[in-house]
Amino acid sequence: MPGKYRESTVLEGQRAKLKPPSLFKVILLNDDYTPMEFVVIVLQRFFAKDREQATQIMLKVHREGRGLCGVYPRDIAATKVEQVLAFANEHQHPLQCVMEET
Ligand code: NFA
Repeated sequence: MPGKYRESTVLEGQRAKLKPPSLFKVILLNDDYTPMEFVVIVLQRFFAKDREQATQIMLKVHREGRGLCGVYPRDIAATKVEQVLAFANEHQHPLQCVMEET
């Protein structure tokens, strides 16, 4: 029947408790061995950067020690970190990637 579930007490009660999800920065760390080209590929493949954006981020990491790849909800950020570390390990590069709450 129409209107049966309108303004249900349970849904109204939970709506007020929902808070926006925490966001996490995914950050790449510099090292002396990972090739610059590999880092550019990582940024394109896992962070949807174009080649120009990827190159700028890679150079920032190279010069300053760390750089922001993107900001995501917890589970997505954790998956990005896992994917980068697995890809780097497969290619035997020591590239490190971490997440930090914003
Ligand atoms: N510092 C690395 C090199 O000179 C390049 C690099 C950039 C590594 C960004 C990791 C992150 N080959």
